[in-house]
Amino acid sequence: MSKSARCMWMRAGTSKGAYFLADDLPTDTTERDAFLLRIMGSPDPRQIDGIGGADPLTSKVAVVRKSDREGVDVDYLFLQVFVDQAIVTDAQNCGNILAGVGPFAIERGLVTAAEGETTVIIFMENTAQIAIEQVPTPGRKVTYEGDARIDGVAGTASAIPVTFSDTAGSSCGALLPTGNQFDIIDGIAVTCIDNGMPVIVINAADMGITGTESREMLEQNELLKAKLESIRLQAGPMMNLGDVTNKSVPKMTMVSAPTHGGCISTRTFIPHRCHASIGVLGAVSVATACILPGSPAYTLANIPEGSRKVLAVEHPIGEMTVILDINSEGNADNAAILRTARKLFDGEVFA
Ligand code: NQM
Repeated sequence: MSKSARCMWMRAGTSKGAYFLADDLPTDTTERDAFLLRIMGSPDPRQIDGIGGADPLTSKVAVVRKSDREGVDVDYLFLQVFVDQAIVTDAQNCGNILAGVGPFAIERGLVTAAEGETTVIIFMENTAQIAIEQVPTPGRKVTYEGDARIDGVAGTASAIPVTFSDTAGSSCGALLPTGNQFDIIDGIAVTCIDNGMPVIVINAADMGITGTESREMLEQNELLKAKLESIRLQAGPMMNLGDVTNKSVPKMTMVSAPTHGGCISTRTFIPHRCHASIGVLGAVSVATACILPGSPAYTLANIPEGSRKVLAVEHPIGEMTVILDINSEGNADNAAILRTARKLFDGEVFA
């Protein structure tokens, strides 16, 4: 097994992860995964012997390479390193870790910085889709300092707007992989949707919660977790994801009416721990469910008029604003979000 590799540790959006150039990791995936488990300290709920933060949100990896694709700068592969199981999976994408890919690509010399701001076009290998990032580069250098604020991160940082144009059916092959705006599973109406992230959207009241509970309270609710897992395991094959027992998708989002003037309130399991906030592409999928008349989210959501919809998706510690452009058929064409990122450490990590 490799003993060490060059690695940048970054906070990206509301997650943290290890960023590698593809060439700095073993090419054999079994060897690569063994190396990543070891550096993160998995499997161990405390990840005490590694750099992981004992939370799925801080046990993440980005593998980045210069792209051979026409019009694309870099290819990004996301890997989720499970905390308490020896699993490394590429079965999901991550829009938070994505936020650090543009800055990392510039820092490593894969993309030449322009004066002021640099556009980085990223091919997301997990879902074969494109994201476009604007990275602030005054004096042709990445700056992490700025006045943008995102909920879930203390203080401010430079703004990294991210846009997606082709996220429908990212992992499931269709926006509505079951062919329906809602399905009944275990007697409960659920929307199975994939606009960048496979998500099951459920009315919180149908799960016996208000939808405004804290992350800690929900994580202690064993009955709720069992009900969510039962629905998830049945929905996996219906969503073309196969057996999802050992997969981190689909995510489970329970929705309720907004309480802070936003579009919808959410509590999301990813899928076994409750998210401290909500994932980026997860929020895009939930916002998209809000505009589907058959979804349990539709009647709870507060949707503004107009074809450009600015939708604040409320979560346990604030909100994430998703901007959806709706076409003449009523479907979301483009999605945009704002993230920030920060380089925390650059060096060599040891297995
Ligand atoms: O949905 C956590 C995160 C994510 C995913 C998860 C994400 C996304 O917050 O795009 O960002 O849902 O596992 O990093």
